[in-house]
Amino acid sequence: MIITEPLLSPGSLVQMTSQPSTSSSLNCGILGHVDSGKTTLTRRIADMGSTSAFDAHAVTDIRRNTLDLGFSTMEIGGRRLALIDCPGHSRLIRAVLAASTVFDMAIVVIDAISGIQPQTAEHLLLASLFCPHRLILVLNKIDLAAEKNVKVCIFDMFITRSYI
Ligand SMILES: Nc1nc2c(ncn2[C@@H]2O[C@H](COP(=O)(O)OP(=O)(O)O)[C@@H](O)[C@H]2O)c(=O)[nH]1
Ligand SMILES: [Mg+2]
Repeated sequence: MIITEPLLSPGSLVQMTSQPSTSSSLNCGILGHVDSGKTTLTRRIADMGSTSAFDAHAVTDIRRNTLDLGFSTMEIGGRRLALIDCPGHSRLIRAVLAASTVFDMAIVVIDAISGIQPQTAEHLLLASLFCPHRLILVLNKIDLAAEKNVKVCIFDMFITRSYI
């Protein structure tokens, strides 16, 4: 097969991002740099996990990196959220991009120790394209971070939010 058109032309992006879903079920992407705590957060808030949820197929028990999209669900306010836990590794960005096209909303997890990292920025960009008005930023690992780092992160989050 020869593809002559770019898969995501500016026109198709506008089409995909024009209207959030009005159905009672929403797709929620869980995004952020590797190790920021996406899978931990997803595990905490999910009511039900699929067989691919929560790093079930990680290749090693030593460092349970998320290698693929993980699917689980939660009920809130009479709506069902499909939680799509995304891999935070730079090499897996294609999977995140593919998933992003069906996001109605996103949660971007930021590690308070490291601040905004490369994949945090990439994922924020995707969220700003696909669900700009339904984005939650979560500052994580504040139990480990110095107060100064937390303040810097909060400042960065305000700046980021004003760009989106
Ligand atoms: N202390 C602390 N550890 C956390 C927190 N959130 C996640 N972790 C730990 O950080 C590591 C990476 O978390 P994980 O959810 O796999 O990150 P992911 O790569 O973004 O999915 C794990 O060892 C978690 O137990 C937090 O809020 N505080
Ligand atoms: Mg993970």
